[in-house]
Amino acid sequence: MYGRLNVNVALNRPTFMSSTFYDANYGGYFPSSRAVDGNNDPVSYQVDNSCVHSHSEINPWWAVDLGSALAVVGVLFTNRADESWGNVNSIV
Ligand SMILES: [Ca+2]
Repeated sequence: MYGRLNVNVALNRPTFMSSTFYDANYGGYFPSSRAVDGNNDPVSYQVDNSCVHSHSEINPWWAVDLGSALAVVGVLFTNRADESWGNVNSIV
């Protein structure tokens, strides 16, 4: 029998992204790790650096290493709300 855990198995796990955007005016780099840092504030891109940001590119990607094979039944995704251009509009 399999159990279901209602926990964030991605929290603070290693992450990877196709590129990392840099903007000296807004805190420097926007690393992939921010996606799993536990801060889901969608408007804090420029305040407390809660969001990731890749370069503008074709087929950008982001990934997390969950550490083991898990049957994931749900993903909570929070898009940025402080700017509308370039937000993620499809997830595979
Ligand atoms: Ca975050």
